[in-house]
Amino acid sequence: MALVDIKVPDIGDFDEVAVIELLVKVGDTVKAEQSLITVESDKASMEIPSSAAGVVKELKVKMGDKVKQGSVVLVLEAAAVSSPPPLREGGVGADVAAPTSSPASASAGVPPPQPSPSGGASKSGPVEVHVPDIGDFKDVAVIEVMVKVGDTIKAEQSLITVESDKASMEIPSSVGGVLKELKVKVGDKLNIGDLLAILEGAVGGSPAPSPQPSPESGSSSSPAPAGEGGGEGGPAQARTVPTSALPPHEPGAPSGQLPHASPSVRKFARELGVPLDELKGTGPKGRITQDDVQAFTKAVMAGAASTKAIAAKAPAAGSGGSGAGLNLIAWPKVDFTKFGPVERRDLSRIKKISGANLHRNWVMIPHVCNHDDADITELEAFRVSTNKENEKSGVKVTMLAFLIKACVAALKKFPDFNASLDGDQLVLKQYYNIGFAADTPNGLVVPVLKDADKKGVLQISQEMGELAKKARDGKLSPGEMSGACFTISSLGGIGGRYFTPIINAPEVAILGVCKSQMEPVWDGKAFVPRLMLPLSLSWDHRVIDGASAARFNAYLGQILGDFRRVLL
Ligand code: CAO
Repeated sequence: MALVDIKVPDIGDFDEVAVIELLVKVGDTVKAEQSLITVESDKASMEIPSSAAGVVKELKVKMGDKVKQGSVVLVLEAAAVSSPPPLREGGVGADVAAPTSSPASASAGVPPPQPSPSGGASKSGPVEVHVPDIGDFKDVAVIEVMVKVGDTIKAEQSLITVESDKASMEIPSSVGGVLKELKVKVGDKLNIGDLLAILEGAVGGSPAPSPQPSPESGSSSSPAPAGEGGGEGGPAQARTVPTSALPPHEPGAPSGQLPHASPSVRKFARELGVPLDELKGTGPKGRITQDDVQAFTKAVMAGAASTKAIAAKAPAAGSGGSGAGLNLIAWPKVDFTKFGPVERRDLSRIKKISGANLHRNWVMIPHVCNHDDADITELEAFRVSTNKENEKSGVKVTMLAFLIKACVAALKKFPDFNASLDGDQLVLKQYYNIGFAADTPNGLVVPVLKDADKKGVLQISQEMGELAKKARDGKLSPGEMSGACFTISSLGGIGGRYFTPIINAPEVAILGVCKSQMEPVWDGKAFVPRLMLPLSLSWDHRVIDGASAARFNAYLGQILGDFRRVLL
């Protein structure tokens, strides 16, 4: 199989355009016509497709590089070269947009230019604005209409954005004036010469040509820069549409910038229903990337972000609907390889899911955390002796099982902790299901021990062991991970003193437990060695106030200090 250089084809008047996206990587198998990179001028962006199918052997460009016609994009081990349209400089050329259209055929139907009688048009009657020579772009879809009837339009102002599957571009008005009639709408398919709009009192620029098809004409209908007309062998006029700089206007976002994204990203966003004007791009010059669209979608799905449409309908936080709508600055993009070698690894599925949930909970719940210590000297002695007695049963009583039982008692005494927010209401639960964070090779999961109030410590220990094993083996069912009222996160087997656990919404509190250790405790007469268990209680300040939290923790400490209190 031959190694072929895939080059930037004739991209019209796009000269020295920046590479803003790499759509493939070494080792990828690409199809003929598959987009390889996106390039962008200050007027438009377009994707450069491969003229051949094969495997990418070497990438010859990187982000930010400037390329022009003939620049080598990559080296491909070609499976088969699909009718490679040779570049004029020779070699295997990667054609752009529609490789089969010749410039001559592209300009078929182009209305001939009608220069203004006075060199700069000045008309007061209605003037038709047509789609100018857009080269080999055929049946391109209108994806944005940037003006409305009654608007005063300047010559060169963009009227609409059209998009093929390879590129998007703005179509400007060739004249200035007041927009009397718009002849297109989003979704319409356009070709050269199609009537776009009727302007009145038109001044300036070259008046729009009348839509007279002129197959022979190779010249542009539009204000294409002189010398760049589309004659035989000349550059395709599609790329010479003299759009003005991106106009800061679109109907849906009157005050914002037009979303800055490549055609494939726009298409991707449309498929997912993501409103691009509500995204902040993290790409070069604020460009919205596919990652941005994906991240936004994930955030909306996780409830951590919201579109304007969702936010408009959103119920109060706590009722399970709304997102936070945070207007944060973009995540820093750092090229870590500048500082040293790195390895990239995908996040596990669990990490992706739990990460989104943790993030939402962290930003949406006003967390406060209380730290306290419980004296578990006697309890630990009891646990050890119980385990000795029960050695043959195979069930090991854990400190966590006692903690679950103690938490149930505290939840009963402080029902606000056994609750969830639902809009302006508090849902007080009359059941006691306790979740416990389990560390697994794939990440954090939270199995739920159901009806803990109805179970003894031995049964809790046994069920916990089973659930923890299932968690590590990745075999927990959704039912075994849902329905918790309160969660315990125990790092006791590992170490540490205190931490600030994140509340597992829609619960309103979580207990973090660290490693117990012997400490000198003043008993009123002397320091005595006691086994102290550090407790960290995070609570939702919308539901719980500081005094209740301190009482909850103190009560928990009392129970753990003397478990007989559970019976009271
Ligand atoms: N203080 C001192 N020792 C403790 C202790 C504590 N608070 N809690 C447990 N230990 C001891 C146990 O007694 C056991 O010792 P032995 O082996 O000598 O009997 C050892 O630590 C290991 O206990 P364990 O962790 O296996 O058992 P557990 O019941 O305490 O915890 C489970 C089970 C599933 C909660 C735990 O394995 C786990 O995954 N913990 C991590 C939870 C986590 O990641 N939380 C962070 C969430 S926020 O990111």
